[in-house]
Amino acid sequence: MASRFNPLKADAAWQKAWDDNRTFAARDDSPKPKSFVLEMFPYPSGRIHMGHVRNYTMGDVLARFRRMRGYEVLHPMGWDAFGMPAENAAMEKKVHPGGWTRANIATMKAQLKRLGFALDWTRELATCDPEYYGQEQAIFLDFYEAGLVYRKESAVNWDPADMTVLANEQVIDGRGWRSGALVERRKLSQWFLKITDFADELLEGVQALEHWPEKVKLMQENWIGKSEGLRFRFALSDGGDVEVFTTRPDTIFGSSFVAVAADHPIAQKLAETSEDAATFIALCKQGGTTAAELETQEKLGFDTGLRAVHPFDPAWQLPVYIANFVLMDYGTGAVFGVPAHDQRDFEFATKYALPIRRVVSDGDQVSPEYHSDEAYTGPGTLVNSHFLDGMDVADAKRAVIRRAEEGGWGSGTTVWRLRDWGVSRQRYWGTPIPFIHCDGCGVVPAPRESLPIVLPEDVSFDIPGNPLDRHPSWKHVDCPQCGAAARRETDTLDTFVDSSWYFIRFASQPRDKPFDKAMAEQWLPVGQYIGGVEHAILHLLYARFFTRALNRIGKLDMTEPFAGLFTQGMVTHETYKSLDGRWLSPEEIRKDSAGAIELSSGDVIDIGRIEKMSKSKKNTVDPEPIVDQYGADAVRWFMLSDSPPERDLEWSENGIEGAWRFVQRLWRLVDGVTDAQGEDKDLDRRLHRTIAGVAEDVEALTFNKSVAKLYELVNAIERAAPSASRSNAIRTLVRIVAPMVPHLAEEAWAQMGNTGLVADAPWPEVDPALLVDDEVTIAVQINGKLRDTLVMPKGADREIVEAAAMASDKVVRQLEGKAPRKVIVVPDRLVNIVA
Ligand code: ANZ
Ligand code: ZN
Repeated sequence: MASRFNPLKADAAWQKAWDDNRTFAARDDSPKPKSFVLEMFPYPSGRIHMGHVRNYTMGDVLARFRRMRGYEVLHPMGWDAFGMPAENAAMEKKVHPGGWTRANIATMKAQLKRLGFALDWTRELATCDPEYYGQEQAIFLDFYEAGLVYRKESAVNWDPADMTVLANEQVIDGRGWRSGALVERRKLSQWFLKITDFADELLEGVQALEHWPEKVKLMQENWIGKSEGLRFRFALSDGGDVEVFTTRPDTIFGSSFVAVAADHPIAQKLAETSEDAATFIALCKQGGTTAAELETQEKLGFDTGLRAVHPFDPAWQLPVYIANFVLMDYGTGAVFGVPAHDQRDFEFATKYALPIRRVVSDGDQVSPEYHSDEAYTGPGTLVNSHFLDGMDVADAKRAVIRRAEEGGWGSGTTVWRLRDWGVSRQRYWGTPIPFIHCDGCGVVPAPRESLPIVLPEDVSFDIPGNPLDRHPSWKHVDCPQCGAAARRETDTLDTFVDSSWYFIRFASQPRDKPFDKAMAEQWLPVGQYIGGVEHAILHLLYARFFTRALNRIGKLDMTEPFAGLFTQGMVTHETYKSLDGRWLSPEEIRKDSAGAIELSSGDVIDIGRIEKMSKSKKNTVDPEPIVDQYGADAVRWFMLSDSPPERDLEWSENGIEGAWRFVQRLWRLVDGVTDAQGEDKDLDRRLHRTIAGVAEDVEALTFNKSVAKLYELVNAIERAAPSASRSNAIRTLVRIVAPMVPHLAEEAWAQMGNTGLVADAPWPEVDPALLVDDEVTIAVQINGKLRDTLVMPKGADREIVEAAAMASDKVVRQLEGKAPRKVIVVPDRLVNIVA
């Protein structure tokens, strides 16, 4: 009379037991080796989504597994709680951002608990708590004292109708999202962090991270963007000169024009006397300035009439253009164009009928005539280039740089794509920047005793703009230096600052400082960090910068915060569209053999592509009702089972039902366990191979592989006849599955009469002797052709193997009574009979 596993009862009971026992509270003073497992903390947007469930399940399995392996595990959770959505909610729903955020945190915390995650809730933090952001203000002052913080004029999006600064995401097609007015760029004095001071070490550091995905390392490298090149001056026909920067000095003999940015002094000067130039410059400024926009927009130029002299040939003159694809704040704001070997230059030259000359050959073509519809940017040999002919690109670069330096007209340099980090936001819901503006003293740091500088609660969102700025009293303070009436800074910090050090605060949270150095170093670096690839650049770079900056000022003795990084794939789902083009949610349709049917209309509709779950496509599935229906363990199991963790996982009804059935199969096994006699060597071996294999897979985060191994073990146990081995396998199985389906495992563990919690039980020991097979399959060939196979004891003597092969019915029939000419035996593998 098999019973069913009832997750409704079991989940709650075991979650309470873990809570009551403080099972997952990490002990700072534990003598065990320490392990820090961290998933990127969520933004409290309202409810947990499937992406969270997948992310946190993976981290949870690793955290639980490492506990069983004898580590003191720190697996904390918190909330990235500042940011725009709370202010948007405040404007739309007339709620306070704080109230909205805290209500969301309460909901999402309950949802995480419902999934049974092994989290240390005693260390929970929210970045919107003054206890947190006050310490962040202290770090900001530390950085300021160390010269890592400065102010600079910088452009913001200005909405002239609402009279306010807009965040980038509030600018839609160049217009303010509320007013619809055309957004202008305005210069404001803003706060910056000197991340460029660390460009070199951030680049070198990321290359040394062995347990990071290559693609993320590459994304970081590209973002930092180190290029080695040459700066040099072209003499101009008006007696002046123009300095350019190039990363391809080797292509110098392929140049056919020089181009400067619209903001370049040469362009600006020309605009004073030429109306056409001024008009062209104004046109350039309308376009976007992001790299992506520059790549795609039409390349436009304005001929200045100036001519530049080629550095290797005084008779060779190049036209000088103002061009919209040249940026003022990169390199020198001026370039020479090589159409055959740079795509932007190619498009430009095609439009303005400038020469396109081949100077790098991939081997096939060497003539200067270039016939292709795109530039060739690959490696090759220099051609049509005088003293460079025959060199490869790298040698030619060095040769030109050497000549330029020897001739005194240029020098080899390094430039970085990375810019300093502008952290000012003209918003309410963020960490107030701890500075005071005094008419007499200038910008003065807030006194340490005044921290935390707390956000005022009584703010209004009924009119646009920054509520901190128009609050009647908040900003009015006395100057800490001269005592005169002064004003608080009303900018708040970019929320990426909040997430740049939360992992340190998890490791140590004293009341009187951001963290305790020795305590933090006990836990850090994070051993395994898990999160979405959408954070592969900025968040990780900023957190790495913070760690290095804290190191430089002596507050933390380490350079890299995350030793291991894993970026998981997304959770996807089919999409559905009605006949008139509306997205439909899974609840609005029914599937049958004809396809999908819209419930309200009865129309047969198209099943769309499988895409990342998103509200806009209405293809999300809310985890909560699924957990209520199937229990936490089935949901967890499905999250781990179907695809490799770095790939996308398609949510499906079939998938979750399969997981549910497996959970029940597991339960029937453990529920029916009896003691029996006898040995089953095969099953023993399979069990031990599974223990070892699952351990390896969990450490490598290849959960789908461990799931496959567990299916095989369960199949084998189900097929096996009763024996002591079988009972042992079932009892051991409970511990192997405990990290993945912890509620069922606890229930089974207790029912089998064990004391304590399975969460506290050690991971089963592997008997190495059982990992080696003692039988091998040997191929028997005649003249190289496979005729039979033999199953023999491992390491059997040659003579025994040869005799067995010669006795095989198939061999006897093939040889037709003749003696073989020769028999070759490869131990444990092969017998080849030469007839
Ligand atoms: C000549 C040349 C020939 C170039 C060639 C490329 C290919 P990265 O590698 O990203 O640093 N460049 C320099 N300053 C620029 C600016 N302010 N705005 C737009 N483009 C600029 O890019 C360096 C290359 O980008 C430089 O090398 C320059 O074009 C261009 F076959 O010089 B190159
Ligand atoms: Zn003052």
